[in-house]
Amino acid sequence: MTKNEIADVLAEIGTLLELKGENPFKIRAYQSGARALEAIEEDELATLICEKRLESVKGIGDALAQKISELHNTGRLEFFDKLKASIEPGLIKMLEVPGLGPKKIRALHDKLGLVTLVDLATACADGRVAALAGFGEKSQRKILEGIRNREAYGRRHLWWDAHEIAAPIVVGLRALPQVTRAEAAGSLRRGLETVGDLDFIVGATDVVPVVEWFVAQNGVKEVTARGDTKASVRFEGGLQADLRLVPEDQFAFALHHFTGSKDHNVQMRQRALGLGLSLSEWGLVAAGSDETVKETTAQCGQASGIRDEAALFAALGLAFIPPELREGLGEIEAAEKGELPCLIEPGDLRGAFHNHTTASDGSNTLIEMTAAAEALGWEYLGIADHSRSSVQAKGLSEERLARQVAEIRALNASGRFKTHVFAGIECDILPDGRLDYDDGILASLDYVVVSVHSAFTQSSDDMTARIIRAIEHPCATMLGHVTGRLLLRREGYRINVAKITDAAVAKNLVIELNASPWRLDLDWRHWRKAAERGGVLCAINPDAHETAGLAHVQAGINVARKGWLTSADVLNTRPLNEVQAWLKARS
Ligand code: DGT
Ligand code: CA
Ligand code: CA
Ligand code: ZN
Repeated sequence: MTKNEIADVLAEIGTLLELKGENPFKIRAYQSGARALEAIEEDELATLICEKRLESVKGIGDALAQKISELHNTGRLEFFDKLKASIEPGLIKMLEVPGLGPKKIRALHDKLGLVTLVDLATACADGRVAALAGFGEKSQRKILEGIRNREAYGRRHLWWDAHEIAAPIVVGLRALPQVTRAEAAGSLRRGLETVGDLDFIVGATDVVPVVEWFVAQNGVKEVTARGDTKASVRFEGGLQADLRLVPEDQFAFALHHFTGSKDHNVQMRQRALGLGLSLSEWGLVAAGSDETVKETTAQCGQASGIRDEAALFAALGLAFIPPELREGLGEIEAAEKGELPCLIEPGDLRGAFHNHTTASDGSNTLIEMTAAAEALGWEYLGIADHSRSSVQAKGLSEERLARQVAEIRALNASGRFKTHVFAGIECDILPDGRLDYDDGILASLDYVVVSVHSAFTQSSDDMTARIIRAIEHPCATMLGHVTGRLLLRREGYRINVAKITDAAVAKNLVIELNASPWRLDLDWRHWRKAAERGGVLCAINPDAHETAGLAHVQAGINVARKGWLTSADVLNTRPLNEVQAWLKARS
């Protein structure tokens, strides 16, 4: 296990002990152990364990050192497994309800005898939760809403999680000797922020061995269907996947059909009909012919010589439409007129601005983050840790910020890394729209990301005015995660996005596309509108809290592409010297 994974386990142990009502000192030991671990570097941990010197680290006692070593060496911890098994699973699930922490869950369990989410929902509906000390009407309403959202959201999965399951399967399928081509289609291929199920399309010379391989994949919990040309499975975690096998000459049609979306498909079929053709998942034939039989259509598909999607679009007089644009929102008209945008590509990014380190709530150090950015080939990395009001995220005091800036300047001067580091901050927008430090301090930084992290329940007018006040601050450079949504967990705060983007354009302020897979904020539907209005400058930021998080920019690229953005719309596609000049001109 890596040090970050171990820290997560320790933090979870702390939460579970709290849920059990254990001694506060014991709980605190795990919490501070997790924090102590985050502050040391990966290699250092291995050395400390090897030399049995872990106990010498402040915040790590003998018992903890033994557990960390066990996790590090074996990837497991008997104590953790037993602890989890000793708690009602329903109480652990309650931790996922927004607003419910271990202490409150204990109270619900001890005073009302609740053990499942269903119990909890019923108790809320009866008003028993509101009557409990420390809860009240408002929190009861919030809990009930959280449970309902959880049910509605439970059927979908984050794009990133679905992608991590799908990607190795596509690689494995392509390596099978019977497989000519394989692709993950559906909403995953369209880069949608959440995915209902996976749809694999495979061109194959033989079916049985491919199906056998598919249903035997790691993580498959259940095989829900198995036929001649199809199989469906369900993975641990609930994600379903359909595998469809087609003859090679039908591949382009099946891939296009199962990529969707449904609206795009309907419009494509209408367009085909207008040209006297009938388009289906099997082929493209003359309309009105009775050849609806699969085999016959397949032959027509073959006769048409259409082997890939580009040829399919061309046969309908269209330029190739990238999957991300296939939402039935004007892409076919644009393809007809040759007016599709030249979309931004993953390789266009040269760095990113909004990232955290152990100085606030990140789990990797400045050095580790910079090394990771360098390994990605980035020309620059922006560090924007939390500001002082974000106490729960260990926001930086003025002194700690000054120290970090000095550290960054020294690192750049040392020439240790090829990647240049920018010294920024993710500065809280206070409830009244003021920023979290004095102007003098903000002006000493390379840039300032301004974000809302508190008072989420303000009215739309108040929240919009608050954000615009921050946008108009002379030191603000970028607006972070504009709506604050957490996909499948929390709706964004109420704001007037059009007013905010107009204010940003007027001030030449960058709007962040937060690429964290559970944020993807702003949403692509808003980027599309912003792109149409023109003038908005975007930055695709991973908001990474650990080295692995930098890779999340890929999810941000999906959103940018779905929003019809080109690389000219995105600041972090520019080379270092241009970004430096741009920041300087703004300050
Ligand atoms: P998801 O799985 O809910 O995230 O979304 P999709 O888009 O992956 O939808 P899914 O898995 O139900 O079906 C995959 C594609 O198959 C879909 O995007 C378009 C096509 N498709 C499915 N049902 C229909 C339909 O009734 N009519 C048409 N024209 N296409 C369909
Ligand atoms: Ca799907
Ligand atoms: Ca499906
Ligand atoms: Zn933030």
